[in-house]
Amino acid sequence: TEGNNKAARGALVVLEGLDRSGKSSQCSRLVSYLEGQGLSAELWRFPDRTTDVGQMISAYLTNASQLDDHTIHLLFSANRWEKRSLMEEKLKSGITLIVDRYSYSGVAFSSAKGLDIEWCKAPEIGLLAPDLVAYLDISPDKAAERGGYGDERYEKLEFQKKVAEHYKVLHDASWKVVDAWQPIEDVEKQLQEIVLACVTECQKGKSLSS
Ligand code: T5A
Ligand code: NA
Repeated sequence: TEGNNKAARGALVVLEGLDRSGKSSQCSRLVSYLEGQGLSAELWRFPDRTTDVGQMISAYLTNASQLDDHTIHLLFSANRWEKRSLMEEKLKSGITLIVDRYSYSGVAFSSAKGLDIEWCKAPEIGLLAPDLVAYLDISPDKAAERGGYGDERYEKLEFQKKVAEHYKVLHDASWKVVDAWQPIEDVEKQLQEIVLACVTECQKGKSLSS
């Protein structure tokens, strides 16, 4: 919103995709790459399981607790809200945040369970808007082949297929879609280009929005 912000700010970069699409691998590679370019960057992830809210989410995902679908949806959102001001501070101080999942995961996974999509979006309003959403595109069948799913609640092929459909509904023209079935280094290379362009744009003074 501030037009003549002098200090270069960092970029808010979000990676989205199905479980096993390769987000975590690529997020850490991106942070190393940006640091290698002399840029400040940090790796973030949602859910952030380290907070009190995050521990409730983690218990739910590992089936150690049961929660109503609406309740867990709001906890995922609350977990982003509790980090909002720190994220803004970091971005304003020039640090690029590479974020492993964000609001789109929140909406895609909960609406895939049958919750109303507009209801799912509502608690996300006012969170920081990403400068870039990179979607790691992989078919649910291929993702399932990768090392197999673990025991977490959503790691089931039938459910991942529904999530893929709901990501398609959320997808808009601003998203960068990367074929995540390529070798890891090829995905990495494509992401490096896209992300570096975004970071450069933000350094030129593109303002941060909600
Ligand atoms: N959720 C999350 C919600 O419901 N609401 C929300 O608001 C949010 C934020 C969290 C779960 O919670 C849901 C979504 C999730 O179900 P998580 O902790 O983010 O889960 O875990 P996942 O996303 O499931 O993490 P995964 O580890 O399964 O997937 P990643 O991070 O996409 O994949 P990654 O990098 O760990 O790679 C998986 C495997 O594939 C290999 C890797 O070496 C690894 O073995 N791999 C490749 N192999 C071949 N070629 C490539 N290009 C490869 N890239 C990676
Ligand atoms: Na992950």
